[in-house]
Amino acid sequence: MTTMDMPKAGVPTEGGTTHEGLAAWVAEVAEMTTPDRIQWVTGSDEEWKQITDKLVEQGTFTRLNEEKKPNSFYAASSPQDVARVEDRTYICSVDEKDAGPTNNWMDPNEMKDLMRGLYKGCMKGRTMYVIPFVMGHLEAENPMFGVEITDSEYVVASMRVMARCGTKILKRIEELGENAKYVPALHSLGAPLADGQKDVAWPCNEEKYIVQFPEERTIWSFGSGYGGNALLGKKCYSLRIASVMARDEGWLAEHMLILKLISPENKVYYVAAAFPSACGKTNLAMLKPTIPGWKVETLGDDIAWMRFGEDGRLYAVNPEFGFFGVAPGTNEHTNPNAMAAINKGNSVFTNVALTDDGDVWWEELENTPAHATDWKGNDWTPESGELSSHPNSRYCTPIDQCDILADEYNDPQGVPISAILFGGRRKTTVPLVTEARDWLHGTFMGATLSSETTAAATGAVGVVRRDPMAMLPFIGYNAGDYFQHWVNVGKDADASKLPAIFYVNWFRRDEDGGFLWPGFGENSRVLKWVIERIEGKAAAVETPIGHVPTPESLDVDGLGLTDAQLEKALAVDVEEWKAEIPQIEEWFAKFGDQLPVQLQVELDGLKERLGA
Ligand code: GTP
Ligand code: SPV
Ligand code: MN
Repeated sequence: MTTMDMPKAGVPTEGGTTHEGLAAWVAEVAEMTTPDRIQWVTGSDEEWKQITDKLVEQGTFTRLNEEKKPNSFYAASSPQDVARVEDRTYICSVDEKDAGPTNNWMDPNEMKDLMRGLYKGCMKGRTMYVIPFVMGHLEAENPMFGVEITDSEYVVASMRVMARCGTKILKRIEELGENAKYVPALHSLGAPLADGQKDVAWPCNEEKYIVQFPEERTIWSFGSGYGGNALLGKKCYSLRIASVMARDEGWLAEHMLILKLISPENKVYYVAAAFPSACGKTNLAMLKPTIPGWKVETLGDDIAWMRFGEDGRLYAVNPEFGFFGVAPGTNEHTNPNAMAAINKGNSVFTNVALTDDGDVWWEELENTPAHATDWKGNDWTPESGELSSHPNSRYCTPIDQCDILADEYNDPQGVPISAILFGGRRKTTVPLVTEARDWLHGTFMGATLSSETTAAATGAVGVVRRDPMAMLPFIGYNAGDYFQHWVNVGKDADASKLPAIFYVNWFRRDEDGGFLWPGFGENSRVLKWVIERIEGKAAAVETPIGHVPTPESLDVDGLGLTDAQLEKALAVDVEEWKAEIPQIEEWFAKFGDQLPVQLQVELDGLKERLGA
């Protein structure tokens, strides 16, 4: 595959494929976007060097100090390209109704016409890379292939960390021939270069489109180089497109971490948890328990694909190959396992601060430097009074550098899930942990999940919104149908084998604005209660919203919380919950007859129990 051949369009090409369908698509895109050259991504070490050298030469990457962060790079984006752009993200289903009330929609043909206009000549002066990848395992029964075309070296470098990419994947696609199913995913920065025009460090376009065509299972992205907008295997494929596949095929594609919990008696449990963006998945996934005898291993920190096994249990796999984690707040105390993984190097850091000795720094990391260059390229000192790093700055690190990665990560079968946690950021109302009565009640909890918005998407921060199953920006179809799918999954299963469902909130505050719960490693205490509930060992109070721990049932040994603090963290305030009801009613009203009747029944039950 190292031949230099000249396809019809006459574009110099490195690599190629014997797969006719794929070759035709690549030629068609090249004709539209007119790149200077084409390069097929192999995944080799030489290629990594070539790409990162080029990024350094272009000024996109700064190579970090080899002793501090070997083989690692710093990048600062354009200030207008720092997060997912939900208002520019579309689900272009044939029928508008199938996009539902929570997604932007445009007629697919109209969108394609519009975007073909944008794509025309958009890769001039650049290399078009073709990245064969697989989300999940190449050895899976039905490997979930994708091919991303991009004109961004930053995307190539990041994709190589985040997904299994390259020649090995392409070979398998070729072996399967025209039977191979893959998601074609087209990405362009939308920043063509005129002859002799000098490139900028972070090319992008003010106009951005992140578009999914669910029926065709294709992705078109334009104008952004940022993570979730540009690494198309991640949110676009593994959640938006995969959720549609999952609906059709009876499985679940979810915005969830996966962790392995080992009790002092050496019993093993697997837990999945859905929290909205920047609400604690990565931290929980790698948590270091503070309670004696308990151990956590990691399987995934952002995405879980869950299918029923032959034994009737729900098995989860992490389709990703790396971590794309929020940097600020990550440190030796909050996430020592992430720090250890990062410090091994082979990572890309975006929109953090660059220290004078060629290392990276961000807010709340230890060893505050006396001087650094902030993410906007300005001098920064602790006295500056400005953030050194963008709140959505990220590290991109290979998952196998995580010391506590569970061996089962490599098992295409996945792991049987015992508990699913939903959670969000709520200053008030939502207790530390609540157990659902059953799958349906848990589905109601997920469907009404609310959280304060974060910097992971552009727009206002701190506004409470409904974020069903932490999937609001990622459901590739009508959210009402998505709820029905969750209901159906429960209906068709053996209830005794389904994961138990819980709702957690690490972010409740006291009157002074401080967190009522210390969080991070201390969240192991909540995980312990969850497991003891499953084992039928821990006590709970029945409240209108579900089962909440009795203060005695939660292990707070050595935590130093006062009884009053604990009581506040666990409190179910009926008046606060009554105030939620009109918001939930307004939320459900959006779905009209697409709302599963079972969820309306759950809401009616909640109202009755609250006396609302
Ligand atoms: P995405 O990658 O955007 O999907 O985010 P995520 O859900 O993986 O969030 P992450 O674990 O990166 O946490 C985001 C922010 O929440 C960080 O700044 C953390 O420091 C903070 N955080 C995580 N867990 C806790 C916790 O238990 N308590 C408190 N107070 N903050 C937390
Ligand atoms: C999120 O926003 O949920 C992320 C980061 O995990 S991104 O890949 O940009 O979606
Ligand atoms: Mn995420």
